Amino acid sequence: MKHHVTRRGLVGSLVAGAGLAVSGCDRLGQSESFQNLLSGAETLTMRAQRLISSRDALAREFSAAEMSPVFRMNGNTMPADPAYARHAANGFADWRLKVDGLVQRPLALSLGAIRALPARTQITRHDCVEGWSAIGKWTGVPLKTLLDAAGLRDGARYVIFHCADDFGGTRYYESIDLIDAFHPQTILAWGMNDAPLPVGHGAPLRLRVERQLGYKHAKFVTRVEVASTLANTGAGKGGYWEDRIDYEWYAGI
Ligand SMILES: Nc1nc2c(c(=O)[nH]1)N[C@H]1C(S)=C(S)[C@@H](COP(=O)(O)O)O[C@H]1N2
Ligand SMILES: [Mo]
Repeated sequence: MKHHVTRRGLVGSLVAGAGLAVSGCDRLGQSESFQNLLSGAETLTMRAQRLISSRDALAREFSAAEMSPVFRMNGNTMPADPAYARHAANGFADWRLKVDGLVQRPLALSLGAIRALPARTQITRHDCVEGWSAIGKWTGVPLKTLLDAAGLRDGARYVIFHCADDFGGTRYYESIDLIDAFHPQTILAWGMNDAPLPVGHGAPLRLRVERQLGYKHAKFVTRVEVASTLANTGAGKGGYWEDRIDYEWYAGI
């Protein structure tokens, strides 16, 4: 259907661009030059569509047999914040995830409430920019579910993930655009390899944004902020490492 609509749109503009009057569709459909125009448009559309839709494509998913026996922990493995340690010690029972910023209904959700929402499980490969990869199984709530529940407000363009950990007092954070935010494989994971998400891997919630490199997958997420700009967070480049050492903000793989 999408293909059909796009083709009609493109044919329409090509016809208009060529200065042809689209009066009798039947007559046009029979003309040989129109058929040529149509097949040319079709090829063009396929190419254009591939370009446009590549951001929506799914990351490869693997079988259970392909899961890595060891999945390395990287970056911070235990936030220094004493409040985090208290939450971890009591199983995150009083912990809340905030969803706020440019939303109609700010949310504060317990881990129990988040785990009660419909979950998605996916076995994917994590690629770290430092040169290692691992295949793991992730279970969590699609970010789309939370964003739909909160309702985006006008001007919403980015989703910023605020984390509980820091490097030398500077908090870790990351951000993505709305294409990735609503991607079906973008989840806030609370489970890993059929067990609760371990602290070292970002408990109680960590982002999985499967079309991008490892550093985008914010661990220890405490707040999901919807924003119109990245300029007002950290040094304004959209993430801890982007601010520090010029890692790409869009780290597509
Ligand atoms: N909050 C937070 N998120 C983070 C990091 C971090 O140090 N702090 N490190 C990033 C990097 S570079 C990678 S490769 C992955 C590592 O995730 P893992 O520990 O589950 O392997 O988390 C990413 N997310
Ligand atoms: Mo990484």
